[in-house]
Amino acid sequence: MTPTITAFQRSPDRGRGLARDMRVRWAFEEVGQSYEVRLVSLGAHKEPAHRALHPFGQIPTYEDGDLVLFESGAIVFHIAQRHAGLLPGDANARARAMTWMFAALSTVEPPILDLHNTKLLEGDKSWYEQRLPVVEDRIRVRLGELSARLGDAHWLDGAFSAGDLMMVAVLLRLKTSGLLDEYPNLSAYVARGEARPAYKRAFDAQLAAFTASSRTG
Ligand code: GTB
Repeated sequence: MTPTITAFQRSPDRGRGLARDMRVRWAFEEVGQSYEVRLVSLGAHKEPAHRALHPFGQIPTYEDGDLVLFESGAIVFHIAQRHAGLLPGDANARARAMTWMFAALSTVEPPILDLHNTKLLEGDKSWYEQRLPVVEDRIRVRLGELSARLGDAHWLDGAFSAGDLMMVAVLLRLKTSGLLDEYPNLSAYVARGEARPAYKRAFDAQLAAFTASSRTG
């Protein structure tokens, strides 16, 4: 059976590959598993039919037969476990790759989301000019630590893994902020991720969905 995921019909990121379906599409492409996408309109994601799949009314979701999953991390992990290509065979290396997945989602992504939300929701507030550098500095702390660990390596722990996929997906959101440019090895790391053929296929697919939805109005 071909798994089905959900994505927004007209993604708020306007096809820049920053919405959470992108990382799931990328995982599918890395392991060579075909998948279908059901596009959900903004608004329908909070309706009961979608909430039956996702209690928080978000995308992406994953359906394969009786199995329904939500949370991009859980979905990518499931894909990586089911198929060869994203997790090493050695048990300890596998555990370390999973550790990097969790680090991306629970240690690196939160301050990056904070920056997004600060700009989106607090841009017109009196405290914005004071708050912005504080939020940016919290990101710099994490980027500095990650940069030190990555050093000259191509990937975080040996061969490319689901840990790198998730870390690159999380860091991509910083591309337009200029923060990533302060850490040349991290910029190069993200560029290596984007250069992967599987990434490009996933990116093109989500962009095509956005372009088609914009044409139909
Ligand atoms: N922890 C969840 C996961 O990883 O799956 C988070 C899922 C999530 O936040 N999904 C978003 C959503 O459904 C879509 S990606 N939001 C609706 C809601 O919460 O009601 C959102 C997104 C939009 C724009 C950008 N961007 O422009 O950079 C990035 C991500």
